[in-house]
Amino acid sequence: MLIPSPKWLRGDDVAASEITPREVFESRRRWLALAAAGAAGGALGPWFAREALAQNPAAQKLPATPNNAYVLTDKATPYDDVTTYNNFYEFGTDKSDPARNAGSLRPRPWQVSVEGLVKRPKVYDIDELTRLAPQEQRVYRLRCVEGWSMVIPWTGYSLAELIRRVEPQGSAKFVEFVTLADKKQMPGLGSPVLDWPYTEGLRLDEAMHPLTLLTFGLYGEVLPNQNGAPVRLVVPWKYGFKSAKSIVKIRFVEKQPRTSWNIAAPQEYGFYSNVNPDVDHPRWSQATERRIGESKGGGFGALFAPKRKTLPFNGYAQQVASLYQGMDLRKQF
Ligand SMILES: Nc1nc2c(c(=O)[nH]1)N[C@H]1C(S)=C(S)[C@@H](COP(=O)(O)O)O[C@H]1N2
Ligand SMILES: [Mo]
Repeated sequence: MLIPSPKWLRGDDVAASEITPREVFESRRRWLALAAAGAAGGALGPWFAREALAQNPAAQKLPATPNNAYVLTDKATPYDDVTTYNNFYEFGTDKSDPARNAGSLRPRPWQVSVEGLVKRPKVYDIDELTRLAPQEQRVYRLRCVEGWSMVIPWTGYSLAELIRRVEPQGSAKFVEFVTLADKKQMPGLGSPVLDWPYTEGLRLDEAMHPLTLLTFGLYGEVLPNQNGAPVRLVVPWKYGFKSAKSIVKIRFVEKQPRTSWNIAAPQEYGFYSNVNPDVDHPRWSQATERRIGESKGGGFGALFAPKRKTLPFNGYAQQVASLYQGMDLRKQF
């Protein structure tokens, strides 16, 4: 994002999959069936599990119950695209680098320190954190500030579940997320493209919003390393870069924390970073996006995918717009 390069929008390293109206219809039908199975108390539906297993037989399953409150009619982005077209600068700046290089990340053993202005600070072992609350399957859009988007069946639970357990003090106004920075595991740290470790932040009410997902898996399996194993955030109404990967520390603070992208380019990346089609990035428009995997008939992924209108708050305005009442989101971008 820092370096102006049209390559990000070209997405020429994406394997495109051709989508026919029939496939779209079939996929919707499968998803509705899955949602129905969830309502009947079934565990992980067969469609996600089958697709992930076919492409990654070594994957470890992460059982979850579909949450019907978070169903989309959009077709889910193919597993192959979700796991090979990534932003994870600790493993390189090309979209294909994380899938190639993240094999050196060791997601176990792993601990997450929850600290700062809370009554019950605690260092959680990743397995305890995984079991802290029931794992849910939720389908969310993820939209990158670079102009591409995906639709992904994530597995996790609301971050609020964890926040309630550690009991923030009255003085806690923001939450800072610090991610792993280990040169032995992450070859990209040798490059000064960002101020390591990668950090992000949310206002406490944003962090408490039920949509904010502490995420342990996708497509019914534990997170692949390149997608932020073993635990990441997904904040679906904000640009993808707010969704910090491979988190090691969650800190409750009084003042708005510094964030890696804001430090790198403050005029381009603000603290809030809500998806906003009306506020252009200084170097490109944010009015439209291309859905990865939607290009027809060729290996040029994002380039030939049809443009879609970007929705305010990435389509989640009804749920989250009230958080920003009275704020000028052109200034607080
Ligand atoms: N630690 C860390 N987290 C990160 C990033 C990163 O470079 N490092 N990139 C962000 C960006 S810009 C995006 S768009 C999403 C991409 O998530 P995905 O690769 O799982 O689609 O991760 C976000 N989280
Ligand atoms: Mo991004």
